[in-house]
Amino acid sequence: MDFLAPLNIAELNAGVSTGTAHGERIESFSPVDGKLIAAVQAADKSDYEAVIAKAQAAFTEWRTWPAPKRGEVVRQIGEALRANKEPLGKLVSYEMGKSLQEGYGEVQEMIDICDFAVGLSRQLYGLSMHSERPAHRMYEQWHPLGIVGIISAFNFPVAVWSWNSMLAWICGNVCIWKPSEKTPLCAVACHHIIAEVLKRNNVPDGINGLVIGGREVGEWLSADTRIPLVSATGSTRMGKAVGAAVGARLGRALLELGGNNAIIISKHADPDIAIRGAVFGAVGTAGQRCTTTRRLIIHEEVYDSIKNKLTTAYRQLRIGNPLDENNHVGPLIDKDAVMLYNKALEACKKEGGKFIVEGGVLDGDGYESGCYVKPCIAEVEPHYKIVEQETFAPILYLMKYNSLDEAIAIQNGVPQGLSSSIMTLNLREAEQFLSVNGSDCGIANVNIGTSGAEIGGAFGGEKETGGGRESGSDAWKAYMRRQTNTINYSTQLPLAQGIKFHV
Ligand code: UN1
Repeated sequence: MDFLAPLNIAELNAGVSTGTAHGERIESFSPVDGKLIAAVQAADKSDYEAVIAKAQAAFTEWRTWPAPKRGEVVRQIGEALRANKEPLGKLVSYEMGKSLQEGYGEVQEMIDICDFAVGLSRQLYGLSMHSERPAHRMYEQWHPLGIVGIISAFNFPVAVWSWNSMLAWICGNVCIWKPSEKTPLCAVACHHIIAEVLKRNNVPDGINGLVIGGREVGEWLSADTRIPLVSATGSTRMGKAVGAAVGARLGRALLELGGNNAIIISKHADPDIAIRGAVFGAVGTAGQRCTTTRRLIIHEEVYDSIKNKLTTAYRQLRIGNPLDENNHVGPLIDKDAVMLYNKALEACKKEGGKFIVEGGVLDGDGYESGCYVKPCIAEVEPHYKIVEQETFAPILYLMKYNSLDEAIAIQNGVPQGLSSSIMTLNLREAEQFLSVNGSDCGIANVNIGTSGAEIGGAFGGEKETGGGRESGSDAWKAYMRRQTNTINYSTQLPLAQGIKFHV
């Protein structure tokens, strides 16, 4: 674990940005080998209050920094992440269990969003309008909100936080991060990397708040009227709780929740692209991305040949230590996840699902953590209850279709609406899929799988996925408040709508 040293991970780490924590001890065990990596002292309510106080004080100064100057700090954060890509990528892989390639990829996503945010810091544009009144000027401008609470999930333990915080910072906000208690060390490592840059630039202490702890920290953030925006990534169950608590105080919630993503494989698909896209989408990150491909909706004429190619591809998958770059699939995050995987397999069988690639938990040499499972494939009917749910594991459901309308109806017929794609070389099919009559998801792709979105687009989805958009495009607007300004430089006071009012 040589990669821990450059990241300043100690045996027992403070779980709050203020330095001393008084909550319980959280031990982080690697799903890779089941070993204890290090521990974190979680925050209690008084630690949380101290972080809030620092954040409030920091905001009054940080919001006055010109946005491009804030961008310059984010540029240096990007440089620090580049310098630490290897150890941080390894820690992500070791603490979370994703393959080393994907661990590096996740850090690359952080670097990319930094670059994006730097450019954006000079582009926080508002519109200007023509006033209906003479010698009046009307325009809009964007101001920061204040404290942004960020709740992130274990599966992208560093990237999702960076999408939120880099944008929030260039907008002039301060952030308080509650990372998943399953991956606290990734958060501690990020905090250390960034703290150095902030210090060097004399950034007010408190813009980078960290509060590690359990569910209660999420509840504090959601109910706290001092936090105008809570951005939460995780399960739909968690998102409903956060959304309700934030909504009850009329705060803003940015929710990025579960997906149940499908690929439609048309008879006009390029089979190689379709198989590669489907397999990476289904087994990448061991099926633990919110964009993971969970369903394949395959045209009946190519169903058997796609099914055979898939089973051949699955036979070649190497499951094992994700730090060994020869392996494709690492472990699930913990034994609870393994239990949910087993439950889903049982439920699927019970409803009539037929497994063409069997699942199961691996044991023996190299699998001592008990978290390694076999990626599996079941033939199902779209109406099965289990098919409507998101199981965070590498279980792929196959369904048959006849007409494109039917395929789109199946694709849209689940409560979630994150990512979707169609594999086709037929222009009419592709365009229909992207049209108003097509996919109802936040992300709709053609000849690309459902996962692995670039940071430049807005990321998020509809329905139970929560409706929020993070990362690229104009997602920054969620982190700011819009102000409409009208200025009268005439010698009169004409009223809008031509109203006459004389006193
Ligand atoms: C998530 O799973 O929470 O599109 C985020 C992707 C990644 C992000 C996934 N860029 O798969």
